Amino acid sequence: MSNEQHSIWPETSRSSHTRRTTPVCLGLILGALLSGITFATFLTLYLRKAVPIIETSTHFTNTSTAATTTATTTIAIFNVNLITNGNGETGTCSLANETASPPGWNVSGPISQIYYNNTFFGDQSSTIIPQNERGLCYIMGYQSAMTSMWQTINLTNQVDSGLLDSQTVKFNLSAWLGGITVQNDSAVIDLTFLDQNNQMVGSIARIGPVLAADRGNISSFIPKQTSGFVPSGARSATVLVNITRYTGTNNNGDVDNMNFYLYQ
Ligand SMILES: [Ca+2]
Ligand SMILES: [Ca+2]
Repeated sequence: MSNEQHSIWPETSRSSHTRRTTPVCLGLILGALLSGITFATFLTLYLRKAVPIIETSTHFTNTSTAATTTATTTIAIFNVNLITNGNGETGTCSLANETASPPGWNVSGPISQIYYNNTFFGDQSSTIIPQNERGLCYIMGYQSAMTSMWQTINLTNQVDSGLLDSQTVKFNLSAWLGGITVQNDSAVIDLTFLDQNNQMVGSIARIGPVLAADRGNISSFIPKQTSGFVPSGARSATVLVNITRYTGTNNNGDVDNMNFYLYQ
């Protein structure tokens, strides 16, 4: 018995069935392909939408972490001298009758940093400051009735504004102040705190002057310092040095080793 005899389809019917089956199969295949394309398109669209959501979520997470870190980090750099070139050792110094404007300072007048052994302006090489503390140079008024220099220091680089406002942060201002022989030519240093609008807050902290009698009428320096609490609202501080002439042509008020620092 042949397979043909057991076929449930007559020959003609099988041919007809085959002809009908082919479009059906093609339809199924096309349907599957269309379904696949549709699914792939949907998946692509989904992923395109999903990725930004993930990135956004990550972004928010990072932002949240950064904000938390900022809020919990307290900047407090204490016991560091905040004055630039407070010792007159930056840049060149005068060894004779010429000016050498101190780098790092705004100046008014011919204020100058000079060598300790500059005999033209009065030899300070016998001062009581040990050489390993005084360096090679100091700052003097030079040759006018009053000369000045100043610099403003941003305190928020050192201490958070919240901590500055807590009135628990202290400051210390110190310097070596001096002059020559019996002359009262002398320096005064004023420290002024400023708020975010550059308006003065608190009161001026001052050191000096050191007069001839304070030095025993010899050419020398005397250490001076003052301290107190940083006033609420302070965001910066200005250090102003005024040097005044009382005798002769030269303004022989002298200053060295200026130091301004914060602490608790
Ligand atoms: Ca010095
Ligand atoms: Ca003088």
